[in-house]
Amino acid sequence: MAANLDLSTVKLRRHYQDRFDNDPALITRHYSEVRGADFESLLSGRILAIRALDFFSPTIAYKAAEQIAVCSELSYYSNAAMIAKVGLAYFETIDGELSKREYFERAATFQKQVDAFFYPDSSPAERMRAFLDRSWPFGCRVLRNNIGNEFFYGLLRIFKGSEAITHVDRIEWDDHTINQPLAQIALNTYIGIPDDGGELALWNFSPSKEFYESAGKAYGIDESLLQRAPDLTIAPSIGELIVFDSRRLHAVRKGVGTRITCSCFALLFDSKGPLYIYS
Ligand SMILES: O=C(O)CCC(=O)C(=O)O
Repeated sequence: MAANLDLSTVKLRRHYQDRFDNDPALITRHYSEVRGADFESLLSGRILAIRALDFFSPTIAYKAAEQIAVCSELSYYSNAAMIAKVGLAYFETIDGELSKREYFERAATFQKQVDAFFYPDSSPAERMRAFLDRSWPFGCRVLRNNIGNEFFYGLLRIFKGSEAITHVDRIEWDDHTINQPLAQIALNTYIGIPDDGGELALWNFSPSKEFYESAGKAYGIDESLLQRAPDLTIAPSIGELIVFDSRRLHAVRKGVGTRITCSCFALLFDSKGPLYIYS
């Protein structure tokens, strides 16, 4: 029995090594083989991203994608009208578009709504939380505000031929009441992939607030001012999870067709403490 297991693991590893380049900035593994040391490499800036393959069943993803694409609960960001979503982003509370009170009042309803698309299986949001809890030695908790309300996590985002411009996500830049985290990572599970394009572009560059504001455009920056190509461009496959440092510049390229993700962030406040998940 043990011999069979070993053999299949070796086969899996070969399969993935054949499928993906061994880029030093990237760790690519079957999701069951991702470990705490990989997160340490990411959180300390030694690598740009972790690809966790076969994280989610493509069959469940296809079924959910069909429902999500026609769902009547879609809303749009005021500063990124081409990206539809189900759920709430805490980011939306910074300019008063959504009040913090409303965010916390609606969080549980949206949490259930995201789960419902995947019922009876566990949603990618739930899987991401459990995955962080298992993989990071100090576990994962849901972020809470100062009066104990849980944040929502697992925003569903629908890109129909649209892009996400080059930007960073840093909660402490958006909300000064939050303690400065040591690190912030973004997690995205890919539920729908466009026929062409829709790549995730990553730069090994974490801009200062001054640079970010001076190059500012909508919710990100004018990429032409960077004068630098991305250090890593990933074409995600359906069902995989990509985890990257959200304080470094990143973008989603335009695609042909529909791209659907389930996304969240995790914060680290103490190198020997838990990760805190939220969207
Ligand atoms: O959808 C992706 O691949 C990345 C989305 C993104 O920009 C983010 O999570 O901040």
